Amino acid sequence: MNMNKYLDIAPEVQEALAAGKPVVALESTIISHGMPYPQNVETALQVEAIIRENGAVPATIAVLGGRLKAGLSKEEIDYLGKTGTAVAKASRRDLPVLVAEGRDGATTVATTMIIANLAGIQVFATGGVGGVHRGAEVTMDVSADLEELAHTPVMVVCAGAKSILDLGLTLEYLETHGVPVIGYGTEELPAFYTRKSGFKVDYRIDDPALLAKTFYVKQDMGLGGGMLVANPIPEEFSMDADVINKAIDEAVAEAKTLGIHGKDTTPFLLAKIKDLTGGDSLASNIQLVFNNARLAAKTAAELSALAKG
Ligand code: PSU
Ligand code: MN
Repeated sequence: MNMNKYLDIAPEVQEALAAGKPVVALESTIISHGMPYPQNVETALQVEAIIRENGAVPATIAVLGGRLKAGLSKEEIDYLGKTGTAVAKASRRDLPVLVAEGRDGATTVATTMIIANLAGIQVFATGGVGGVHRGAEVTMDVSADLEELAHTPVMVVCAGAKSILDLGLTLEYLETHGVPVIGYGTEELPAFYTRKSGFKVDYRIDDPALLAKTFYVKQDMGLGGGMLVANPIPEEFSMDADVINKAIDEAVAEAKTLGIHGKDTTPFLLAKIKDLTGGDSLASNIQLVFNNARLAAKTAAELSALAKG
């Protein structure tokens, strides 16, 4: 196996890693498929700035011209944002095809974890993770993100999961695969746009240093695999639960009627929810990503300090 020969690490990221400085990985499907242009590009650049302000180096991840990239230029981020859903959404199964054909791909949580791990990056900030979809007992639609969390040693900081998913089944899956689900400052799994979901997380941790230590110990014990940190959206940006749940129910029903399936399901639902709720959901989405970037940068700094001993 020689996956590193397919990997390009940006010089700034490489230098930080070599010096043991904190680095935070960022995904690119959120840019191409998760938000409209130009807010997607503005948000991606702002997230990088927030990570720097909090003492870490950002590494936005994508596949460009068949190369696995850890760290993108402004121009590359702009390209992904402008091209939008015309860029292939790249999960684990898509990587060999895109690399063999020299194509571009926007990385999901799963592929961002794979490339971050290859590069030696342990902390990753995003908005929402994929999970077990509603109706999965019939469709078997379970995101490859969950399988990656089971096996790949990267900490993913998210705002919980949207209730386009079956949150209860998603938690069951993660439990089976030994993935700790940690609420940051909460006992409850946040539901992305809202701080509450009605589901409990496994553990509550209130301190980035303890998040870092937990992840460090997991790897040090040889358990491997990922860890999911669920960071609730700040109160002032959270949405009305009834409004957002109505939009989600409508989007899920329409996807079913139209027979949307496979990799199109999540992008379809995200776009539909955004249409139904106007700019409100987008504004919340942007703020929760900023909030996760801050926590990830602080946690990455704690992890670097621990690794240095
Ligand atoms: N959920 C969101 N926003 C997103 C995604 C999911 O709230 O942008 C994206 C992420 O890139 C995630 C991917 O990894 O969708 C999951 O897609 P799928 O369900 O097809 O595995
Ligand atoms: Mn799926």
